[in-house]
Amino acid sequence: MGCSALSTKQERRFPDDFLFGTATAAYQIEGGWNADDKGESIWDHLTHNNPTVIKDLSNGDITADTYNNYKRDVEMMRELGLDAYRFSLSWSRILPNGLTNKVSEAGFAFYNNYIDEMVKYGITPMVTLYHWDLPQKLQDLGGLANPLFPEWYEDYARVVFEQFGDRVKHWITFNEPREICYEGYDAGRNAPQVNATGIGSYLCAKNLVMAHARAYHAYKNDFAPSQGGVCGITICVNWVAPLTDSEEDRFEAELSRQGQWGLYAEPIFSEEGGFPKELSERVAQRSIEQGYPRSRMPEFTDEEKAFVKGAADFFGVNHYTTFLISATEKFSEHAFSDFETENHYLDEWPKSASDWLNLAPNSVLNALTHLKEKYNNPVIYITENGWSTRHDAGLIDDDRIRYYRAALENVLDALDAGVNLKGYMAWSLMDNFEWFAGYTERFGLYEVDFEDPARTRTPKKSAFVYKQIIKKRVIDHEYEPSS
Ligand code: PSG
Repeated sequence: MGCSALSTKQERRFPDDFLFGTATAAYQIEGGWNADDKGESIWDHLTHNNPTVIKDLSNGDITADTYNNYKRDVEMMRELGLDAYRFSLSWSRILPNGLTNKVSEAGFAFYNNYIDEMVKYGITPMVTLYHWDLPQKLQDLGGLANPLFPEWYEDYARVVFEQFGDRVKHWITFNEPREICYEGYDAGRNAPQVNATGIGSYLCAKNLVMAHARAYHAYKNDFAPSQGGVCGITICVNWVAPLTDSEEDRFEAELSRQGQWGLYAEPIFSEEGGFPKELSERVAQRSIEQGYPRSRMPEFTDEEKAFVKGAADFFGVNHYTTFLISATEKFSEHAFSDFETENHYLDEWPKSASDWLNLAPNSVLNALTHLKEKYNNPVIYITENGWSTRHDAGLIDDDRIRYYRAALENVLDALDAGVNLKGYMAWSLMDNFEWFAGYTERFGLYEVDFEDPARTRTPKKSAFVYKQIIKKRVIDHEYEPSS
């Protein structure tokens, strides 16, 4: 071996206690949408009542049918040699009406079996309480816009901690607040498709953050002392950089970061607490200009601020790509949003099957070192990172392999830079229902045959590469799977 920078790089090892895993979400894989006494969720409701919003007119009624195939899923985890597996609970499978007056024994049984099967084989379950599938009954009351939402959420969380906390030691309250609040209550794209421009995302953001903090404190006070686990939140932190080095572009990029994830991260992880400063000022100023009597963005009382601040044992990061932001397309020209600017990509960045997802250099590293500096080096788990291919791309997914190798080199760079990173979950274990894209975009390490009633799962080439990385704890760029 020579002494080139590259060969030194290839010899870097992942720590033995670093958790390698994969991630999924209930609505995207489970199926069994009305099995036993499961209640309707907002994604059941949206896909059934408004099917044309999904690109291929599909839904998650059956999807990968994990409800009936969970043993095969755990077998795949073992094939990959995973340390951990991140999945989410369907709220309405556990509480059909959303509230705790009715619990589903069948729902408990399904998750108990699933968790037991993982634990039996030494796989650490990492559980998300909410990955977008709110019980429809709670949506009928306004969902995350109802001021009682934090109470409902805490009640649900307590049921879940009580039931599964003997075996689950890693809890994630919410997956991707921006997608829940901005896409769901402001832009009206995600379920529940509420269109409350410039109002909905902030109202939802405050309720979501308060709900998170209530569940966190419930866990820390009443469960962690005996169960001994940790509780955090997962926020989508894509890297957002200025298109040019100009002062204006840099400020616009900062505003975009605050709008995309600072809105949710700042109250919990920052020294000051509360919503991000520059964004709050901008929204307040625009609100007055638009004729509102006060800012559209609610504030936290001092008591609420203190309750929320520091309320997380770790920062879960979903990271996919980099967006470049230019101040020449000011958000004010985008009437629908206070912060959503035009995203730019460079032509030379390799493209996935999803229009928003490109392979930008050092994307993971830039995001992680930024969080380290900004939030005083929090414990971080990458809770999602992955690449989409077209539905007909087949099993030879060299572009996915290139993406994972680049991301994992960045993980090693981040560890070298002192980022307090404890684990990495690839999105996704298997192909699944990709929201509006239906089954047209595939993120799996395993292919799922959605035509086949058995929903047969077959490893893609990337599965063998990931398996070898986990086993050897190094990234071998020369490795070519033989099968
Ligand atoms: C994440 C990031 C963007 C769009 C969608 C997501 N973005 O940067 O434009 S959703 C996220 C989610 C999971 C999805 C997966 C792939 O948590 O359920 O299947 O990423 O889209």
